[in-house]
Amino acid sequence: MSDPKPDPNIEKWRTLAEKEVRRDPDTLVWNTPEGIPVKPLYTADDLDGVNHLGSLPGFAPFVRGPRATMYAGRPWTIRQYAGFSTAEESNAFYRKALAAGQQGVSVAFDLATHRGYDSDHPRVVGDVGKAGVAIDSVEDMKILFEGIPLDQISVSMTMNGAVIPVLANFIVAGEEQGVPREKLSGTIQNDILKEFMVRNTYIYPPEPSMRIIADIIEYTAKEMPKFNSISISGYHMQEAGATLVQELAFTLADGREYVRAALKKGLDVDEFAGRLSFFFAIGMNFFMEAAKLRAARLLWTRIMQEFEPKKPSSLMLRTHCQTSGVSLQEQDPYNNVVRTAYEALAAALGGTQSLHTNSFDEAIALPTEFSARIARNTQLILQHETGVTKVVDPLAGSYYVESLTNELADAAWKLIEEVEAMGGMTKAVNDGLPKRLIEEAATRKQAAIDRGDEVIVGVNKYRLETEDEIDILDIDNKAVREAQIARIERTRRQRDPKKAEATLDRLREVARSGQGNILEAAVEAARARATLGEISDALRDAFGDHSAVPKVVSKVYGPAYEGEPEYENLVDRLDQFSKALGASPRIMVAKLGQDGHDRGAKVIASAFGDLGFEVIAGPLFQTPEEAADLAVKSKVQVVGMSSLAAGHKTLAPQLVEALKARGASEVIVVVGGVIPRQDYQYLLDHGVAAVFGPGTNVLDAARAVLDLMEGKRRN
Ligand code: 2CP
Repeated sequence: MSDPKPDPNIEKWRTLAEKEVRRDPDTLVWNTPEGIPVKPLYTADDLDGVNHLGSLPGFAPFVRGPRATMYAGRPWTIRQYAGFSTAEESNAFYRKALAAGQQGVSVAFDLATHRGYDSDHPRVVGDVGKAGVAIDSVEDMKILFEGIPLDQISVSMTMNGAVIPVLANFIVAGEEQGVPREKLSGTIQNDILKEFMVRNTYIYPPEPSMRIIADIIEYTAKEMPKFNSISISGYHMQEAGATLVQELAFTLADGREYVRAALKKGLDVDEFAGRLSFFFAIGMNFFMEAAKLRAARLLWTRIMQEFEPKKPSSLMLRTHCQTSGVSLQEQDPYNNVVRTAYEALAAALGGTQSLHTNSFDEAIALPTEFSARIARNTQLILQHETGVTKVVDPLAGSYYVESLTNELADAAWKLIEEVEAMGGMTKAVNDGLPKRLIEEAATRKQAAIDRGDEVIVGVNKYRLETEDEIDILDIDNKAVREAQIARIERTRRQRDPKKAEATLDRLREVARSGQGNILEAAVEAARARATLGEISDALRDAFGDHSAVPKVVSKVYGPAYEGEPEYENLVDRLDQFSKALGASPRIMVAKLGQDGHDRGAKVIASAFGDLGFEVIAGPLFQTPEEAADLAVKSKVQVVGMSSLAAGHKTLAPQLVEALKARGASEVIVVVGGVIPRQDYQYLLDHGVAAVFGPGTNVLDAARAVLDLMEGKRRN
């Protein structure tokens, strides 16, 4: 007996579908945030006019992967991003992880290091050793890699602001470990444009920052052939709320800008293009994420062809991926293991070269040894047990995935062209376009979650009655800071001060004059034991500091709620309160310390503004005293402190004290962000009026703030 003959008559399918769901099957179309309508059925017809089909892996345009054999020849690198506390503790963590199956190292630096401050700087009291490891000089860097052979293990360093001293320290640490720089393999993030857009660990203004990048590309191209000079990152855009089309477009447009900056230095495109690398987020939209990586490779080849390289590898996009941090939830946190596993599979099906899988507790705190093990094993199981590594690009030929690859590429290309019409990404960033589009998308997403249109299991649906506390890792930041300060002092005592000073003078001169290579000069300074803060300051002398004016989008959250009684009631209540007060209630949204993660703060500021609050958006990187000054000057009733980098236990009590010292103890302080439940009571005991942890519905937060203000007026 033979099988029935296929009958591809789509009209017949529509009739049957309509009968099944009792409505027009077009109503089943899923309108994604990307503006790509996803249909319930794809057929061969959807591939009409799709030009990228039929290519092979290892060949341009690399849709099917940059290598001919992909994971069948060599699986992706399991590269877990980690670092905390001191160099000693982080080193011990890396060594254990490598022994347990991890294949590459990826260093997370603390925020003081990111922003070019030594651990003894007064602005970073709450940041040292918290969200990463503190590195002040070569001495720390040597300890960080003790017993890790830098000619065999590749090292990724996530560093952008203080990229010069960190890379210089790494080069000298390698040298003193007996590994010359030409043998060092790894990657430096070195992607400043997205810092100005979303991540905010910049130091200098855009123009000199672009020079720093070009100098690093030049130096590594000539001196470090195995080192990837940049990791052009979309990850943080998606974390900040970007759609996948925005992530794709802005990342590739950034890449094009860096290529142009390097060409301007007089480099030949083939000298450096093969060592540009990328970094994307992998969120929960499973097939679209896999398609995104395929589309990214297609578009990068298209972009690079303009520069007429001779080597095929210059057209090739290689990428690291990380599962999505924002997709992790504080509520019912073991669900995060499942989320991460699906995301990891999407990354593998998309053809990533290297992958970090988040630990399930990362929505709350730094990973523990237990959660880090599960995260690592998520990848080991994928590589060893599922068989996904055996076949190259197994999604190829799928009507849906190929069509999606094409649609994503088209939509992203349109946005890339828009950026190009503005004069490129530096101009677009200066103009604020990408930041605004991403913030609007983030606010829209928050409204969709708060309304329950977007379901998050255990958060806005199927929520547990009671949540169990999980063990978390807490860093004694005071002890780390003291240990770091002792080592900086020892380093300064033991060095030749004249030599250190002379190398810093030379660095300042190279930076000011525009002659010579900044990284080359910084390597000399690092060798002479100039500290990270001193090297950063020498460049600050030449370039100045960048400070951004906070802008908040409006009329995105509110309109998403138009006509909903819950929203309208709250607006009415606020209106009545404003009348009684004689003015709109004033709230200042504050970011303290070196924590630049401002998506939450921006979304809150935007939504509260739509509700009827007068919102003062505080600048980034304030000290508690500076924030208190601004709060007093702005005559606010409430300060909402947003904390995502674990500094809350130090900084929130300091803010309360600073307000008191200014005679403003009536100002209500609330804290929101990544705050572990274990810390709530501590904050409440130290003068904080309410704590809003991850996953808080914005309307609930606004209602609570209004309750507090009303309570205060009654008393
Ligand atoms: C690869 N190779 C192969 C094959 N595949 N050889 C034979 N057959 C194959 N099938 C070779 C490659 O040519 C290469 O050698 C070597 O194996 C390593 O492979 P790779 O694909 O280059 O992998 P990698 O060394 O792990 O490098 C991957 C990346 C690199 C993406 C290019 O830039 C990287 O590791 N990036 C990581 C970035 C990162 O971890 N970032 C952390 C973000 P050759 O090199 O000799 O050619 S932290 C995020 C947080 C959130 C933050 O930013 O704040």
